[in-house]
Amino acid sequence: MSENVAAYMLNRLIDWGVDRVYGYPGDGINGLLGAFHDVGDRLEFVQVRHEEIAAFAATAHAKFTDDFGVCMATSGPGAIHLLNGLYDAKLDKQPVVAIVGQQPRTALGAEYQQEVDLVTLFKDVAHEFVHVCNAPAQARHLIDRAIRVALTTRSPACIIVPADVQEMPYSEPGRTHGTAHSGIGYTKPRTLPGDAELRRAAEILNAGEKVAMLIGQGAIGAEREVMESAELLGCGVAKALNGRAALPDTLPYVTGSIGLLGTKPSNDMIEGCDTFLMVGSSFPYSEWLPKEGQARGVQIDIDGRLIGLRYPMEVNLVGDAGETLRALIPLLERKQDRAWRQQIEDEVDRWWRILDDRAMQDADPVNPQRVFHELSSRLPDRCILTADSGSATNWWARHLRIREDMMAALSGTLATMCPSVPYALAAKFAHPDRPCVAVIGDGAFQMLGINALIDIARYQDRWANKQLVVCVLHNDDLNQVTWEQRVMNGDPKLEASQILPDFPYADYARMLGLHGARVDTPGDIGQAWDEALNAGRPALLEVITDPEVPPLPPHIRFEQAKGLSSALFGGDPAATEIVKESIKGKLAEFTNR
Ligand SMILES: Cc1ncc(C[n+]2csc(CCOP(=O)(O)OP(=O)(O)O)c2C)c(N)n1
Ligand SMILES: [Mg+2]
Repeated sequence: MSENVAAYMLNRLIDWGVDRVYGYPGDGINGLLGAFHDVGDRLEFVQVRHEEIAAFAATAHAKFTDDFGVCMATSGPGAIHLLNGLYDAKLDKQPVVAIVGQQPRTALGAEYQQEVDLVTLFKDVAHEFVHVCNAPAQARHLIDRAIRVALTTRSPACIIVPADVQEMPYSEPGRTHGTAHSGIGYTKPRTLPGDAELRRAAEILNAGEKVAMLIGQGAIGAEREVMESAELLGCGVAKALNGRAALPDTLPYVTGSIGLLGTKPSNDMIEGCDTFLMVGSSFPYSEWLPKEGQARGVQIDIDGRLIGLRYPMEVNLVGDAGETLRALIPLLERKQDRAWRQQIEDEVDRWWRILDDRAMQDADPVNPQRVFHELSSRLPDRCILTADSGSATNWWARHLRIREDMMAALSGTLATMCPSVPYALAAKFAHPDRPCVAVIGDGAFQMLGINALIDIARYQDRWANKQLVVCVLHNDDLNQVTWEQRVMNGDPKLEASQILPDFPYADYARMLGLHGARVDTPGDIGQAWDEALNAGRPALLEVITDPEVPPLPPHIRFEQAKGLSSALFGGDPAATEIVKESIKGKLAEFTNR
C-alpha cells in the first residue's frame, strides 16, 4: 500500500533532518499521529503537558541550535493553545514550523465542532507562510516551503492539514500545469555589505573618541569578532537581553545588560558616547539609547527591514554580524588613547562590587539578588540558562556572570510569562550533555511551570547529564507588575490583582520524584544550589524571597521616581519596607566608590 499524506509529511520532515516534534494529540491530527508508527524511531513525538509548552519548546530548540523547531497540535483548541509560544518565536525571530490539524474538508463551513478559521487565526503569527493542504500533491511543497520560509525569514510558518487529507494516499505532483516540484535543502547565505559602505562605517568608527557598542542575539557566534573590534575601538560592550550569552561577562569591558533591566555602566557608557555601534540587536527602548544628535551611528543587522530603526544611523550595514565585523576589522585603527576604555573598565569593576554588596544586604526573609549572586560563581561550565518574565529577569540580567561557552535564552521581545521551564526541557533534549538552570517567578510557575515540570520529571532519564535546576522565586506576588504599577503609574499595590495563592513548590517537586529544596535563610542558599546542582536528577530550588526589594533600573528616571513616591504616599501596603530596601540599594552605590 502506498503511504498516506500524513506518513509522507513525517518522512519529508525526517529528510529535512528533523528528529523531534513537540506536540499534543487530538482527533484533528489522528492521521499524523498514526503515521508516527510508520516512521519508527526516526522521528520522535515528544508529548508535553500543554500545546503552549510545545510551541515554547520548538522555539527554544531553534534558539539553542542552528536549526528550526517543529510543533504539532490538533485543530481548534490545540491550535489556539500554540499561539503564545509561536508569537514568542515570531517576535524573537526564530524559525519554527507548526503543523496543525483541521476538521475534514467535508465539514468546513458547517459550523462544525472545533471548526476554527485556522488560516485567519495564524495569519498574523505565521504571516510569512500559512497554508492549507487541500490535496495530497501539495504535501511535498508545503513542507519544503514552510521550512525554507521559516529559515529564511526567521519566523514561524504553519501548515494546516485537514483530517481527511492526512489519510488520503499520497501522490507525487504530476508533471502537468498547476503543480510544484520542490526539493530539500537550505544553506545559510553569506551576507556582507559592499566595500564602500564598510569604508564609510570604518571612517566613522575611527573618528570617534568614545565608542559604545551594543550587541544582541545577532552577535551570537561572533564572539571573536566582537572582542577584536572592541579591542581596536577601545569601547565597552553592552548586551541586549537576547544577546546575553553572546559575550562573556568575565571580560572587563563588558558593561552587561541595558535598559530597565540593565546596569549603570551600560547606562553611563551610552550617555557618554560620541559614537554608537549596534550589532545584531533591535533593542527597542529609545530612552536608553544615545540622544539623537549625541553620537554618530553605525549599525550591523542581517535584516534590512529592521536596520536604522532605533537610532538614526549614518551607516546601515546589512549583513551577518560575524562576517561584517570580519570585513570591518582590517579597516579599523586601534585607538591610541585608552582613557575612555579605562573609565568603562573602572566603572564595570565598581559595578560588580556594588552588585555583590546589594546581594548581601538583609531582606525579609531572603534578598532575591543573593539567589543569583550565589548561583553566579557556581554556574557549571557550558551550562544553558533560561529565564522567565518577572522580577527575577532583572536579577538574572544583572547578577549572573556568564562565561564563555554558555547559552542563555528568555522571551526577550514578547516578554511573555512561562517560557523558562519549557525552554529548559528543550535545552535538555537538544543538548542532553549540558547542565541547565531555569529561573522563574511563582506566578509563572503556577501558570505553566507546574505542568512543564511534569515533563521534566517524565523525560529526565533521557539526558546523560542530570543537572537541571528550576529555581522558583517564591514571593507570593506578581512582583514585576506590582513594581511597574508603583513606578510607572504611581499606583499602590492592588492586592486583589497582585497577591498569589500559596503553593508548596519544593514538596511538589519531591512528589514528582525530583530533588526539592525550600530555602528561607540567606546563609543556606549557597549550599542549596550545590545540592540542587549535584542531586543526580533534576531539582527544584524554592527560595522565599522578599517582594519589597525594588527591581529598579540603575538610574531611576525622574518620571519613575515621581511615580514611586506617589504610590508610596498613596497608601501602598508595603511603603515602609520599600523605602528601607531602596535606601540600602542606593547606599551600596555610594560606599563602593
Ligand atoms: C502571559 C503574560 N501575562 C502577563 C504578563 C505581565 N507580567 C509580566 S511579569 C508578571 C509577573 C510575574 O510574576 P512572577 O512570575 O511571580 O514573578 P515575580 O515578578 O513575582 O518575580 C506579569 C503578570 C506577561 N508578561 N505575560
Ligand atoms: Mg512572584
